[in-house]
Amino acid sequence: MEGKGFNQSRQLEFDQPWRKMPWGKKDQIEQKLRSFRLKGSSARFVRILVVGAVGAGKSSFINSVNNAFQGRITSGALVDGIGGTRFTTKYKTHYIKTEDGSHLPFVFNDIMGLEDKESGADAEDIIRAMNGFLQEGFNFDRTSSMFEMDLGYRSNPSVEDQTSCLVNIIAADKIYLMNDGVIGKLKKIRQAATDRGIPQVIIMTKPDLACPLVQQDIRKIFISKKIKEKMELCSHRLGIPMNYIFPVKNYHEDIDTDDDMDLLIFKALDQIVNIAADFLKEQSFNYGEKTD
Ligand SMILES: Nc1nc2c(ncn2[C@@H]2O[C@H](COP(=O)(O)OP(=O)(O)O)[C@@H](O)[C@H]2O)c(=O)[nH]1
Ligand SMILES: [Mg+2]
Repeated sequence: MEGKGFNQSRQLEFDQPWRKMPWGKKDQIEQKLRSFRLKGSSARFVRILVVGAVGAGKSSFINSVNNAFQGRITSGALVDGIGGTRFTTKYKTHYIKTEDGSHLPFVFNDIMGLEDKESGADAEDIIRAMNGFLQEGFNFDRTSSMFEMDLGYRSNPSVEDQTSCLVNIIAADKIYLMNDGVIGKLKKIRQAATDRGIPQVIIMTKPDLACPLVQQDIRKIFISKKIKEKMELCSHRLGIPMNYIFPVKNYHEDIDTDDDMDLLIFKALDQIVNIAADFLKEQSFNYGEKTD
């Protein structure tokens, strides 16, 4: 019997991890992120726009990043506990506070889920958000009685108002189930980002629900065949290369933070922040801004 279990687990695993992770070295990468400073741009921070289907884990991801930095469970981006519809309907910027009362030089925008054609955030609104035209508090919910066409638009966005990295959030257990409406919206948004040269990544959430190995031990994430397969599927469906896809397990039922979960989050964020900074530098260069 023991032999059978062994064979089964061999089938689920590669012999060697196919992506290297410095497990046990969370502090180093956290320190690197904490000392990150933007250079060569007039922007004071990078703006990360998080998009994806309802329930994909957008708000959880933003909370998880904050948890990892605070070393405790927080709930700034308000996760939808009932797993239902569009909990987040307003355009909101999330900051990560530091001990000295300031915040880190990267901020997140959480938006309403995309759903399909009829409901959910409109691709056009998200493209406006990306280009910096939405003001804080803009309401994506068109069925809301609060909605007015002229509410919440900005006419002259600064570099800081514009997205410097687009983050597509995809749940590992729902890739096959993502409907064409959502995929269509993601592609439209992605095209608009590509046209402007905005870098894009995928954060693949819920790896624990897609692979029993990972559910037991998160360090198996880059040994798991299932996870690689899911990431390849994400890559294929959205047309984003594998090295821009990061699996992350979000905090959802935990009461304490975990170094291995934090490491995956920090590694993903490190890439995001650096490609966003490169984009901003490029922008400044193109517009002849003074660089230092
Ligand atoms: N098991 C598991 N559940 C998650 C993960 N990320 C998010 N969730 C759960 O998925 C549900 C939807 O998450 P939420 O962040 O509200 O999704 P949003 O609509 O994209 O903002 C919540 O019940 C979360 O607790 C994850 O990595 N693993
Ligand atoms: Mg949400």
